[in-house]
Amino acid sequence: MMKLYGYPQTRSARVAWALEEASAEYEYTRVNLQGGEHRKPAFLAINPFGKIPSLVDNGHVMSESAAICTYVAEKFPVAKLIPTDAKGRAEYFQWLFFVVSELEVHLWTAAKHDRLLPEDKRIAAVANTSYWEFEKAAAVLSTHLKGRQYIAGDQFSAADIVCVSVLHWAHHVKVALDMTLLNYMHTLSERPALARARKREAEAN
Ligand SMILES: N[C@@H](CCC(=O)N[C@@H](CS)C(=O)NCC(=O)O)C(=O)O
Repeated sequence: MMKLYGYPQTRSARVAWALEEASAEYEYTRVNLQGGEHRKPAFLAINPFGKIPSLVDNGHVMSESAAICTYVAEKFPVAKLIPTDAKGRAEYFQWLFFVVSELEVHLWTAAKHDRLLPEDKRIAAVANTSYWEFEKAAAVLSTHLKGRQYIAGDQFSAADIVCVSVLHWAHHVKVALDMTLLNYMHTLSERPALARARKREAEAN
């Protein structure tokens, strides 16, 4: 059985969501980030980078949440979480990479310079510029989403899971999102698989 290593309200939420969309059977292991469990040898043996999520499937260890969500999409084709035609897949990857490398990265950099890095490594100006960069990318995403339900093609995909997760994070840290982004985020957040994923993460120990 697949094993997901995660912690509530982190990037493991998107993998749990993808697994629930796929009706996959999986075990969930909570890696206590607050307690520094991700830096201990037992977890470093799974992911030497000391980051969650990790997914282990039959001895195959994976990291990087967007890649894992795509793996889940490929492994469970019946869930239709990734297009099967070349053009559809190109669009899927284009937007998935946009979300990870043009949108999320700025939120992550801002969070690090706001509060996560050791105090002597934080630069307030970097945090400010990163929020500005995030807003620029969010505006591009918003224009793309006008009149659309999904980020790639005309069906829900794992790229939406990753994108909505990033918007959840932005919303949580009170970054202003326009109505197009809020509507997209709220509508897709009503999917029952997301509620199941959140419950699973909350109840795991
Ligand atoms: N690019 C990675 C980032 C993983 C990541 O930074 N995870 C955070 C939780 S959301 C983490 O493990 N942080 C612990 C640390 O950096 O010490 C992914 O998308 O999976």
